[in-house]
Amino acid sequence: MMDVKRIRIKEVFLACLIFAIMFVGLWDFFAPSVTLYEAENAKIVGARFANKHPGYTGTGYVDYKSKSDEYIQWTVDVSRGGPYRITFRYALGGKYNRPLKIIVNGETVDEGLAIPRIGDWDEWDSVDIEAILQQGENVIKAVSIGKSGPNIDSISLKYVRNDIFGFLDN
Ligand SMILES: [Ca+2]
Repeated sequence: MMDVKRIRIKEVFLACLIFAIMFVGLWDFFAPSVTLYEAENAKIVGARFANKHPGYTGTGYVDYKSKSDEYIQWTVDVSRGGPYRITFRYALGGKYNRPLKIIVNGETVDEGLAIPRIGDWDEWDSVDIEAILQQGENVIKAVSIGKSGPNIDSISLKYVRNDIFGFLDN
């Protein structure tokens, strides 16, 4: 009797374990997670760390100073290759839009990603771009191209599905 009971407990435990592993796998499949990378933790060339205006996440944001050739460069790691939505969180209180050139793994994804002005440096908004990322390490670069840049708080990455399950991502 004892042996039968012990086997049943073992079977139930194994079944629960298999179910848990399947559930985690399915959850990841149906609702891919969003990974956030702070701008202030990225490689910053020319632009400066700042924290004067509230509303950021992490410890601050990055402020572009010159009109051109300054950049923020993130090295990100993804467990699966494919199309990703890259969301740039920014503030732009200036009078004009300030597009940025976006380069992923050395390839230009957008010559001038539109970053519309908000009109207030304390308000934050976001713009998206889609790019193909490879499994493992990827380098994402946002370069100023003549109009300086917004204050960039962070980027976030989300795997994009183009199949019938895509609606679950929205
Ligand atoms: Ca930040």
